[in-house]
Amino acid sequence: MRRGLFITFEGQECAGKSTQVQLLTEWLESQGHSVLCTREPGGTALAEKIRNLLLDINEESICAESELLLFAASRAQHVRNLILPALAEGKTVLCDRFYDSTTAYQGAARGLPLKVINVLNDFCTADRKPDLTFLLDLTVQESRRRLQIRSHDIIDRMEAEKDSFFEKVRQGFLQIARQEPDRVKCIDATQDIQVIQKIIRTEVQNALSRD
Ligand code: T5A
Repeated sequence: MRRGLFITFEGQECAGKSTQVQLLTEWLESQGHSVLCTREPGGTALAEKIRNLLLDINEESICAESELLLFAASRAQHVRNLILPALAEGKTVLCDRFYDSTTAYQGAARGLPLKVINVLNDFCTADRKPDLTFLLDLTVQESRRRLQIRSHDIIDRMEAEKDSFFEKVRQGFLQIARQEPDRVKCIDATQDIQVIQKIIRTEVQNALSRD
């Protein structure tokens, strides 16, 4: 059986990742593809429990090292119990955030050593890199503006960080896109939703025809 394509979506808060994942899922399914749509942190029952630990605002602050290891634990569970089996079945896997988020948030923004993060990223994923990654690039100001529009949502622990933190996150993502231009496609996320989706579909179509 043909192995499935593994596609990840990255970017700032409210960059439009979930919106684009949903639209791409509908399109791929209409083309007859079997799709697994998932997210990080989370994706399996245990990984979703870890997600709650990470995003809930607790009385005890989580130190940066524990935060990194919790994201890593969630990912190891998710990759081995959900993503790798789905790819082995020939499914196309669409994942809302993956290890580039760790590099950007825990590496570039929290300042944890990239040497440690790279080792953990490889360890948690059994070295299975995404085939294609879409970085939806948004300024911190626009990300905040969209978060405020969605103000019915309770702000989570990560969203409560300062703008300077998110500027480092953005620069971290842009750095990854510069380092891996073949895998990471950077898209201006201020464009119209359908325009972005068209760019994504073209890239996915190309990747599927190469596969
Ligand atoms: N994290 C995660 C780490 O620190 N390390 C890690 O290793 C990992 C995996 C996850 C948090 O954890 C951190 C990163 C995060 O802080 P989350 O709840 O998954 O938290 O947060 P997000 O991924 O940021 O999810 P959001 O739902 O906030 O953002 P999306 O999915 O990017 O955005 P979406 O599609 O829900 O859209 C948001 C709003 O914008 C509008 C939508 O209608 C919606 O209102 N929108 C647009 N508006 C104008 N133009 C467009 N093109 C638009 N696209 C969407």
